[in-house]
Amino acid sequence: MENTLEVVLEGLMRRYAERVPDVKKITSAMVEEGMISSPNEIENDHVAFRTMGVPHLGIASFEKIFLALGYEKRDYFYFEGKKLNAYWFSPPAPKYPRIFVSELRVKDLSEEAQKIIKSYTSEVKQDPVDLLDLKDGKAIDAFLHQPLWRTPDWADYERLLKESEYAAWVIYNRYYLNHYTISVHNLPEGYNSIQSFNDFLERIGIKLNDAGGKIKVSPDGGLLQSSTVAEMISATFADGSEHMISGSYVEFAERKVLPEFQHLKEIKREHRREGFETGNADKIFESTFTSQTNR
Ligand code: OOG
Ligand code: NI
Repeated sequence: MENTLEVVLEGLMRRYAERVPDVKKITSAMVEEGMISSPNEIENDHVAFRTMGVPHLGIASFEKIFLALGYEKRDYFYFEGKKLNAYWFSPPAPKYPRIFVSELRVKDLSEEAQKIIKSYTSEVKQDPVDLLDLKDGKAIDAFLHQPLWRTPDWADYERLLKESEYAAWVIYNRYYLNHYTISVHNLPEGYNSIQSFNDFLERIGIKLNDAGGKIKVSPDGGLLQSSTVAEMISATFADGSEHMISGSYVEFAERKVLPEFQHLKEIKREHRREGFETGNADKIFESTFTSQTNR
């Protein structure tokens, strides 16, 4: 099971790093600064996926993959304004990333937007995950990077973008990894807080998402997050036109030690603030929105 998971994570990270040049830029700079001696020392706090909440797809379908790989379903989150549901999943061992999966509440959109989305997603007649051998890491990797529906037309993408930037992102990008997340709290002094890490990022020319401020803080003060603005990718649409659209981004997280463990000498993952936070997530979603990418 863990070998399968490693194959899947490796495939996701490889393609993600190819799509998002900021990944290499940041990890190389971390090595140059002496924060780490090699990129594989980076602790991946979590990875995130987006889905369409329609029959045969959505969280109910997607989660089967990671439940089979030993993940456990945790808290539910609701984003009213963005019309999204989400859950996070805890990994089978602390060395693996948590997973954050969201889905568009398609039924909450206008009739017109629903019609556009369904014209694509109705090509999926059966839950595609049910056809997968969930012990086969290579098969899962191929599935996550294969189109589930036809390539969209630019007009449909643009129409969706007006109503839901999330919908437009998923109709083109599908299950491509939306982001991975660098844990900063175990880095050396001077880089181990979100504030100091953001300073480093801006020094090397990284543009940060400033929706609601560059640092998103949970009400309990234990979870601090920031993220880059999504990288633009050149996308070819079904009508033959080419446009620059939002791809994926990188996130950063600082999880503070919980008050009851502050006296401990050796701090492990379980001693830090767990989970996610609706208010933080709501703004992090905007890393792919034109309000950030056009800034
Ligand atoms: C996910 C945004 C939320 C977090 O860590 O709270 C998030 C997305 O953009 O799909 O990543
Ligand atoms: Ni995240």
